[in-house]
Amino acid sequence: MERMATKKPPTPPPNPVRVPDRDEGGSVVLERVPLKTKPPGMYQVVMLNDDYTPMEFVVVVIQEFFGKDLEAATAIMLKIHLDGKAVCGVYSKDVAATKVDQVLEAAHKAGHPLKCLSEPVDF
Ligand code: TYC
Repeated sequence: MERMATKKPPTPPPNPVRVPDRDEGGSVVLERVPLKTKPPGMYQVVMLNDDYTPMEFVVVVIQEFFGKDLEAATAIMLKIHLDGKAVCGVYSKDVAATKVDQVLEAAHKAGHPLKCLSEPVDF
């Protein structure tokens, strides 16, 4: 087959090359680049003591909304009663906020002043 007279395609511009930094001894120095994204922080749901909410109600709430068995829920309730507060669970921000809403709604409906809140872990 006869070759056609074709022009060579223009050479593409060279890729930008990052010339590595070197120290005085000529060794390549790598630059530490900070991660741009942080993993989302976790939130703990803290339940607070009061003088009026029955212990049995708190135990049921902890079992129902925080997935604890009777023994674990009773231990958490007693810690709240004795220390003034305790962590019921640790969740993503949205889930923790939902747990707080569920507890406050259940307490309000039952006429108890039980309070809880969510806060970042290591607050
Ligand atoms: N202190 C309450 C009582 O003696 C019991 C209680 C425990 C209330 C935990 C709230 O988050 C709480 N009846």
